[in-house]
Amino acid sequence: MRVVFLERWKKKATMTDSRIQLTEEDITGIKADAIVNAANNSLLGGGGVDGAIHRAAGPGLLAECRGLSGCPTGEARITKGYNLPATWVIHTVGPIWRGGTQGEPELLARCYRSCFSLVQELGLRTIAFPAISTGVYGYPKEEAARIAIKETRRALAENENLASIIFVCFNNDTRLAYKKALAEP
Ligand code: AR6
Repeated sequence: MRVVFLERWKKKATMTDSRIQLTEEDITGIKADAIVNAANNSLLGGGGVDGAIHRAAGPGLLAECRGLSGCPTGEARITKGYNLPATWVIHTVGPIWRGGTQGEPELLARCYRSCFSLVQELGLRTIAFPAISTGVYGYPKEEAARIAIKETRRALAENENLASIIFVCFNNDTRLAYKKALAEP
C-alpha cells in the first residue's frame, strides 16, 4: 500500500515538473495567458520588470492600474495585457528583503499563492513569472527560487488545468538558482 502511494507520488512529482520551464529572455515578449509583474504597492509602475512591462503594454495599462488603488504586499491584482503578447498581466507585490526575519519568506510565498488563485479563478493555462523580489527588493535568488518552485509544485498538483509555468530568468544567476531549486525534492 505504502509502495503504491510512493509510486503515485513520484509519478505526480515528475508530471508536475514537466510543466515547469526555465527561459532566459525578456518577459514582455512572452505570449502566455498571463505574465506576472513584480510591482510595488502603488501599482503605478517603476523600474526593473515593472518598468519594462508598462513600457511594452502602453498607456492603457497604467490607466487601468490607476483604478485599482494599489495592492498590499503578498497580494495580486489582474489587468488586461494591452499591447503585450500576453492576454493578462497579474501584478503582485513582493516583500523588500530586510534580512529574512520580517516575514519575507511567508510574504513571498503568499505572492505566488495569490497569483495562482487568480489563475485558477480565470481558468488560465500558461503563466510566465519573473523572479519576484530578487531585483531592486534584494531577496536572495536561491531562497526566492526555492519558494517559487515549492508554491508552483503545490499549484500544479491542485490545478490540472495548468499547462505551463515559465520562469523567466533575466540573468544566468537566476537561471542557476531555479535549476538548483528544481533539483531539490
Ligand atoms: N523580463 C524578465 N525579468 C526581468 C526583466 C524583464 N524585462 N527586467 C528585470 N527582470 P525587479 P523586485 C528581473 O527589480 O525586486 C520596481 O521598480 C530582474 O533581473 O524588477 O520585485 C517595482 O516598481 C529580477 O530578477 O523587481 C518595485 O518598486 C526580477 O526581474 C520594485 O522594482 C525582479 O526584479 C520591485 O522589486
